[in-house]
Amino acid sequence: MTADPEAPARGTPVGRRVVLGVVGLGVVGVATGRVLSQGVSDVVASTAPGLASVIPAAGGFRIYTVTDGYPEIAPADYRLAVSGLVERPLTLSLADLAELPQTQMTKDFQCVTGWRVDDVPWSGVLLRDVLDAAGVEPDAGALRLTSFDGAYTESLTVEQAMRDDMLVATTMYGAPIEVKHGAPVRLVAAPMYGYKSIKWMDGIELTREVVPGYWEVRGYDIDAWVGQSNGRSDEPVV
Ligand SMILES: Nc1nc2c(c(=O)[nH]1)N[C@H]1C(S)=C(S)[C@@H](COP(=O)(O)O)O[C@H]1N2
Ligand SMILES: [Mo]
Repeated sequence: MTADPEAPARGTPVGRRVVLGVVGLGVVGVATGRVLSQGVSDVVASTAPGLASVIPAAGGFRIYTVTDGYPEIAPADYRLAVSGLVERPLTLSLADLAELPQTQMTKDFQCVTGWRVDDVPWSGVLLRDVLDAAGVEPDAGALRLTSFDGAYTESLTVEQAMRDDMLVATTMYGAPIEVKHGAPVRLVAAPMYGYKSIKWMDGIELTREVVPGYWEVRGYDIDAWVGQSNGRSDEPVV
């Protein structure tokens, strides 16, 4: 079997259940060994953005990591690099981010598995404002986002990144973002499923074209609009 949903399995249509199942098979053994209780509402699961079955239903956020744990960095050591097709490559400290215009937004947060947290207050800097500070070159079409967990990546088109609901977040519920939620800086891609909201974000590289992210190369939609992507039905993709 292959985890590539684009690869036809000898003429058989590849349905979403098949795709999710394949993704799941690769991680179930790991995930079951690593579901740690984190209080009433949080569950640690190193698993697919799908796979609700291995995650106990509970209110609130489920905590995801694709590595062995959570990376931690001293706030003073944190840097966000903005590189690639920009006029002015930037290396932003938390103090630098604090000097950019601050934006607050309260948005529902929804994982592609179906769990959802309503009305989460975030604040930080609009992704657009970070990009404007660096100056996006005309031939840049996409963003490649990296995490200092060393494994997770994400992508957005420049057009998506310029929306007014894409936030480089530094606070959540009025407090600095906790380590498990991506401290000190995570993306909040509010109109999209949670897997676009990369935690522990340390890099924004402007590229010509979209470079599919961690879950996208494992079968999830690149354009992850809530309600319009990957869905939860088992209809064939093709
Ligand atoms: N670095 C990193 N970012 C990540 C993930 C991850 O495993 N690693 N999981 C994604 C998924 S699938 C979701 S639903 C959200 C969950 O955010 P939370 O862990 O703060 O609840 O984080 C997203 N960002
Ligand atoms: Mo997710």
